Amino acid sequence: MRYLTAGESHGPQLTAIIEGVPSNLPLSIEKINEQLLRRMKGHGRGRRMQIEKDQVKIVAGVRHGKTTGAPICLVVENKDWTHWQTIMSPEPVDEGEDKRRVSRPRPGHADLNGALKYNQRDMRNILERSSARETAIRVAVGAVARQLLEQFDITVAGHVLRIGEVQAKPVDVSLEEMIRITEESPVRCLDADAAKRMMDLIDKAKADGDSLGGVVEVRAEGLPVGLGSHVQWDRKLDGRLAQAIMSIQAFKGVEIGIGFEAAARPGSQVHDEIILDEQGNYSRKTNRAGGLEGGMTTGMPVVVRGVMKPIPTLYKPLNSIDIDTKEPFAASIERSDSCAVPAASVVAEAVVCWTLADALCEKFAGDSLEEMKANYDKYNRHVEEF
Ligand code: EPS
Repeated sequence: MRYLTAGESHGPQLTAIIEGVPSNLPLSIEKINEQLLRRMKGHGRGRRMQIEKDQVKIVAGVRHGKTTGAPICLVVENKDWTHWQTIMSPEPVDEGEDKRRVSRPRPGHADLNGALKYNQRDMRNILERSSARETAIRVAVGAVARQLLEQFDITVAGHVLRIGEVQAKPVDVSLEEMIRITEESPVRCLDADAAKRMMDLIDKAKADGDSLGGVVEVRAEGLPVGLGSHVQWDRKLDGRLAQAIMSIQAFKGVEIGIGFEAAARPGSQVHDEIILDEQGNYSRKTNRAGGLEGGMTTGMPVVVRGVMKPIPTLYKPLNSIDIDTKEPFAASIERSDSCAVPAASVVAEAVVCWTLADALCEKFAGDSLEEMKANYDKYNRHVEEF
């Protein structure tokens, strides 16, 4: 499977074209919209989220509730577009018109590098596309992938582990429980006490004109053994998951299983002993590897964490250089989120759903869902008998 997105933050819409989804997959628009709504929520979001009402339109590849095998085209409109029609017009506009030209690069954004690279004296041409608004359509794409995973009883859920200096206590819960608790939490955190402190910290950052980052974790259960491969660098599933997480705007790090902690432990406390479970199937005593060994799934839950830096759009100014005057100035903005970590955990789920669904399609390749399921059943019998 593959997909591309297009669209600017204040343009008319975000668009995705997905190719390679098997035919006959039941696809519910409501389920996509549920995911879009989850992404819009979260303590620390700014005023833009009061303008948007993200809803998907499926304009190709789905008929009477099922995929046809043709490319799927998804659209999410930007309601804010009504205020930006001239500023973002694809047609030339008159000299006198307000183009909201950006000549002052914001530290931490794509503005300056992109302007130099693409030879843009108006950095709006960079920031409109680098904006995390694009994650709305990626969540829609992830929601399609999630519906394919559901056909194979694979569940993906995420939660927030840290915001700024507040670290949640580890809580051992089932995925169902995780989903129930995080849906009720304004910061998508399992630890209620930490959640309260996270919200206080966000309120303080907002009052100070500052922003906060954090750590999110995504878990996936129900995966068959052997998705991904050890044989080539670009087929290793851990590498592909890392790329997917790192491609989310503002993400600066990724871990799988115990991750960076492995550096501090001896090997005997890192690797997972191989056992037979009650049904006589191969399993692991522990899951420190986060469900991945040799670039392949082990059948244990996949556990991936990502670090999001604080959003660089600050009310509190940072120093920069105006590209017209070459004079220093203090960068400041009018509107931003103070913390988007809870929303980012939904985006992280979406990109993990995509990567796992892509690996599932490779392993059980079939043009229709029925063909894929037949391949899956055959492989499962092989694994059971091995
Ligand atoms: C973003 C800046 C803000 C956020 C936006 C991401 O938008 P604006 O500049 O219009 O105030 O609200 O996020 C979204 C619109 C969204 O849907 O998540 C940025 O610069 O990345």
